[in-house]
Amino acid sequence: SKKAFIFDLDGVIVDTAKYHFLAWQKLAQELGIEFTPEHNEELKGVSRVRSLEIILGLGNLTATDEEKERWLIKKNQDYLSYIENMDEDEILPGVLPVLEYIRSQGHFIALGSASKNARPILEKVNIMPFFDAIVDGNDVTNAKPDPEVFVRAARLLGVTNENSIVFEDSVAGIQAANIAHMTSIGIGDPAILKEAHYHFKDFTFIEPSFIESLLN
Ligand code: B16
Ligand code: MG
Repeated sequence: SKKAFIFDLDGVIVDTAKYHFLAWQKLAQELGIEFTPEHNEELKGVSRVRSLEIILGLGNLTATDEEKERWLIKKNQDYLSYIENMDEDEILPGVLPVLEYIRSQGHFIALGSASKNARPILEKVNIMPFFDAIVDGNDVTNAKPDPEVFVRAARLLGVTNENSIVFEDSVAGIQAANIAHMTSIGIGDPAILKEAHYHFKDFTFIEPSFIESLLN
């Protein structure tokens, strides 16, 4: 039967974390909060609102809902200016061959991302046509490790969770896939992806034979 291969966006298809970092750092600076690349690690896979709360926590700062709303808008405007010139050169190594192989075998490809900017990013890097379904931060109410984003993607394609395979770089995303009884494939640092069923440093290590081994 047809499988659903569900891809996370940031850290899997593209490295937008570096742009999120620049935009959050700008805001943190204006608020007098020290925000380092190490802090940024904790924001990977985390929603925009939750990210702001974590940053405010770093500075022991409290804020009104109006202030938070204003800062979220500002952060996103800065982020959008940083990603404006993204193009296909920013697709991470090995991703395109894997997408092409999955498609050549007749399986479904979906996006399962926390980002509300996922669609414009897929357009910019010119890979929209690969996706049979897209579920992003605009579509879900529960953030990873809740499996909502992946389960919705599988449902849209009419595929069971057991026939779904998730590529993720965040701990919360791996947990979400596991909770839903999907096959989880961690991409990135092995130390943080211990819970994944399979693990690869990046997509250049994923051979067609590995994808094939998932198809039975
Ligand atoms: P936005 P993913 C996540 O993307 C990022 O890893 C995370 O850092 C970001 O806060 C979140 O998207 C929301 O992004 O502000 O664009 O809505 O890894 O789930 O693809
Ligand atoms: Mg990610």
